[in-house]
Amino acid sequence: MTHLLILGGTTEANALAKTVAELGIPATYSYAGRVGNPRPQPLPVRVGGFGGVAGLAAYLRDHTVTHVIDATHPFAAQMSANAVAACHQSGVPLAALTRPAWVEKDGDHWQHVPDIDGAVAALSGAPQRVFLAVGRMHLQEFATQPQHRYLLRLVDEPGTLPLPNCDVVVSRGPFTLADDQALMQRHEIQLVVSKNAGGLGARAKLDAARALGLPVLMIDRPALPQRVELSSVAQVLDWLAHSGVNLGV
Ligand code: 3Y8
Ligand code: NAP
Repeated sequence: MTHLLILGGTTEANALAKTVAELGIPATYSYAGRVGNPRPQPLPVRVGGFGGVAGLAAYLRDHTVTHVIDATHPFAAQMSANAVAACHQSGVPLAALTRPAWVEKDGDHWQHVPDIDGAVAALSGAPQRVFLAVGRMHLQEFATQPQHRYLLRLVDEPGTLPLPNCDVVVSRGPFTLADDQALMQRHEIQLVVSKNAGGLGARAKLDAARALGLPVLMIDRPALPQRVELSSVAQVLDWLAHSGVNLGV
C-alpha cells in the first residue's frame, strides 16, 4: 500500500500535493509549524518537527511511508539532510522536488554572498534603506548592522524585533512585480537582500530591483547532500511510477 510523505512548505510542494490528491494517491503533507496559519492542503497534514533523523525514521516506520518527496525550500538544509539520512537508514526511496537557482540577467546588479553571515558582513557600510526580504528566523544576525533603515517582509505579525530602524510589511507570497516595485519605491529602497530561493513565488523583488536599477545582495544556497533531484511534478509522477506506485491513470 503506497503512502507518500511530502515534506512541504513551498509553491512546488503545493502543486505536487494538488496533483497527488487528484490522483487519489495516499499521502501526508508535512509542515514544520513555522507560521501561524499555513496554507490548507488537499491532503492530510501533519505539523511540527519529527525529532531529528531518529524521529523521522521512526515516523517512516510507524506510518509505513513507502516514498518521501522532499519539496522543502532550498534553505531548509537541516530538513533535507535529515531526510537523506533517515531514508537511507530506513530503505525508503527519497526524491527531492527542487527548483533551479535564480541566475543574473542583463540589467541585474547582484553581489553574491555565501550565506547569511556573508550578507551581514556586506552591510557594514554607510546607512542605506535596505529591503531585507529574508524572513524572520535570521533577523538577529543583522542586529550587528543597526545603521540601516530596514524594510522587513514577514509572514506573521512579529513580536519584538532586533533591529531599531525598521518598517514591517506582513505578507506571505507568492508576490507580484507590480506590488514589489510599488513597495520598494514607497520605501525608497536602495538595496535588496535576498536568498537564492529560486522558483516563481519570490522572484518579483528581483524583477522589481532590475526595473528600478537597484543592487541585490544575493545569498547563495547552502550545500545539500547527494540525492535524487527532480524539477517538476511530472518528473515526480514518473519517478513514483518507476518505483512501483500505481498512478491509476
Ligand atoms: C511555513 C507555508 C505558496 C507557498 C508560498 C516559495 C514561495 C512564498 C518566497 C520575500 C521572501 C522567505 C519565507 C518565502 C517564500 C513562498 C511559499 C515562500 C520567503 C510559507 C509557509 C511557511 C513558510 C516559512 C517561512 C520561513 C521564512 C520563509 C518567508 C505556507 C508561507 C523569507 C524565504 O516567520 C517565520 O518563521 C518564517 C519562516 C521559513 C524564512 C525565514 O528565515 O524566516 N518561509 N513560508 C512552512 C512550514 O511550517 O513548514 O503557509 O504556505 C511558504 C512560502 N514561502 O505557494 O503559497 O515556494 O518559496 N518564505 C526566502 O525565500 O527568503 C519570502 O518576502 O520576498
Ligand atoms: P530547517 O532549518 O531545514 O529545519 C529545521 C528543523 O525544522 C528540521 O530539522 C525539522 O525538525 C523541522 N522541519 C523543517 N521542515 C519541516 C517540514 N516540512 N516538516 C516537518 N518538520 C520540518 O527548515 P526551515 O528552513 O526552518 O524551513 C521550515 C519550513 O519552512 C519548511 O517546510 C520549508 O520548506 C519552509 N520554508 C523555508 C524557507 C527558508 O527560507 N528556510 C522558505 C520557504 C519555506 P526535526 O529535526 O525535529 O524533524
